[in-house]
Amino acid sequence: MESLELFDVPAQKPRQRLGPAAMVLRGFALPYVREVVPAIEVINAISPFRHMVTPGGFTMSVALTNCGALGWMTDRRGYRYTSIDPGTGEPWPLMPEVFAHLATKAAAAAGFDDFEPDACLINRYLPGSRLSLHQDKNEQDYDAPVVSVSLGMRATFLFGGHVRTDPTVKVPLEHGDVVVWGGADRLRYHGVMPLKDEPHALLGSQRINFTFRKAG
Ligand code: MD3
Ligand code: FE
Repeated sequence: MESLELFDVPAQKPRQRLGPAAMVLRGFALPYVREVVPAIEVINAISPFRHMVTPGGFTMSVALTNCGALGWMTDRRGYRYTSIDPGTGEPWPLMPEVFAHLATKAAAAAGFDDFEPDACLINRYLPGSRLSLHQDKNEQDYDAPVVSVSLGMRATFLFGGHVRTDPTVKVPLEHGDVVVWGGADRLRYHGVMPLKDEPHALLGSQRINFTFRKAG
């Protein structure tokens, strides 16, 4: 007899391909949330979320911090990775083992074996925060994938092409969703639409996004 599918029917397809080497893994991070959320609080106590200034002089609406050997930053002098948090003068907090484990497992599930990130950028969005279309090209190694983990409020992610004016596809990202991109999709333009205030049961009126990278 055929399954009646009374249980365990995912709300959305568990895997969704965005490009030849880009994939959404719906809910992949959910088993890690109980360990990851307290770890963010520890990181925030050492290297607090802050609004950085772009080379063009704009203050980002997204607040950020980092963990791992290298952290991404921006100021009037440019975008770059540093081993020292410019706010504290101390190294960025260590990457918790559960973070690295999650990133490696997600990369493997998308076909990228042995991903060992040395950088984890943590973005915090509040209602109205947005990220304009950009490419991630401050990393040394474009062969390694980027793994992104979304927690808290839903966001609409914009997935574009290799030219800023290429059309974009809108991808809703929810609490627990993971996106992995590498290879031919690694340098695509992408961004996040302004967040709507739809408070999340666990995290309230915020969205936290981690991006794991091999930066050095
Ligand atoms: C697509 N963050 O921090 S992660 C970023 O939700 C960033 O906070 C977004 O873009 C966020 O740089 C989106 C998604 C992401 C990261 C790297 C990519 C998408 C990408 C590299 C290539 C193509
Ligand atoms: Fe990006």
